[in-house]
Amino acid sequence: VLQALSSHFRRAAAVGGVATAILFASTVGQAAAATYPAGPSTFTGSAEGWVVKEATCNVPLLCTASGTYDGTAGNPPGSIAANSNIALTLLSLFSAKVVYESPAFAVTQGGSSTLQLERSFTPGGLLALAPTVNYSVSLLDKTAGTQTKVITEALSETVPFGGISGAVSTVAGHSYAISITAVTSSSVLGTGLLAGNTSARFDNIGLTVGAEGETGAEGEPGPEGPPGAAGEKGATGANGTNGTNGSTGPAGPAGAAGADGKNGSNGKDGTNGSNGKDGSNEGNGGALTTAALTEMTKSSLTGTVTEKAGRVYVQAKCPTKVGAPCKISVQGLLTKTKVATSMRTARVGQGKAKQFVLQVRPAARAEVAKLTKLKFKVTMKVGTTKASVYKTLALTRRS
Ligand SMILES: [Ca+2]
Repeated sequence: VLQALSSHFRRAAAVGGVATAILFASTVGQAAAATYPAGPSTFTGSAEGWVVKEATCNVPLLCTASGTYDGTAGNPPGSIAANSNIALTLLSLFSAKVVYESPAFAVTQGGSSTLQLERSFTPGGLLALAPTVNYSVSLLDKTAGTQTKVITEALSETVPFGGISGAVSTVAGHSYAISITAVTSSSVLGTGLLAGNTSARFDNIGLTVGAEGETGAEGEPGPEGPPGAAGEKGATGANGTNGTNGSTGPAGPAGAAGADGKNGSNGKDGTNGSNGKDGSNEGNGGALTTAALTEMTKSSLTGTVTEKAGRVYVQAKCPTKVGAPCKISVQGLLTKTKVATSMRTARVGQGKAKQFVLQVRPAARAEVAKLTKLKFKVTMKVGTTKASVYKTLALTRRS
């Protein structure tokens, strides 16, 4: 049984990568979406034009910062790495900084956009110095001369490749580049007995414009629910009674049942009323109320919630009844005001479920490790209707 569970969680850990791959594939299929610099940078075989703009460390000679292409690590292999190499004789704290920049690219269409990548961290030989990498990913607007920080994260233990994303706005015609700044620093003084290397690696970096944005994805009219049933035909109007020597009676009104033709004075038979119009195609668009969505949100978390290696795996479902795709946000909480994990937001198809991988906050790790239940805040947005609920679920722990 343990072996079966173990393989299950290896699959679960790979979900981030799979989800990212599907995301890129689906956005390519939408005519309006494009991913830059030239599709996502997968680093298969080369650094794909990414350059190291800076590699510095605060301790000369004993600490070396470097940015290197790594053809073997990645998801799949091929990634760029920010490395810190420490000499045996270091007795102080160190802080090594590496800055990467992508090739410049012009976006043909602006609007809500998503910056995404996969990253990993390997403390390696410097584990005893408790190294932490603080990295940020920014979008540089070369045309406007501005930059926007989109993703920031701190990693302080071994983390395998996994996806992370952030929303940003772009302007059509502007030239952009993606910049990554990684600062690796120690929180424990060197003993003079340690030497080695620690690396933060990045893969599958891309800016997707025209899909999956804050508002862009919801604006797509295509996948909305099926049209409402056609309205019943209006009943055929009854024939007028025979008149004597009269003119033709007026036709019954359209829509509702045609009224009987009036008796013409001296008229011929009245004509039939026209058919009723089809029912309108309103579908189920306007029918969803906040109260109804709140009820459905209460049961949106499904399956077993598990915690493994500082991550919480929880599945959320977009109910079929809502009649449209959902935008779902999930965050683990210690209390209603004290967060336990990162928040993840994803678009989930109608009737579909998606696994959310939540990073446990370093400050909450000790407390989460003792819990048998975890509170979640779940926010579901469908069209313009939005609902949030708190839900507490049993927490299973895996190692
Ligand atoms: Ca790769």
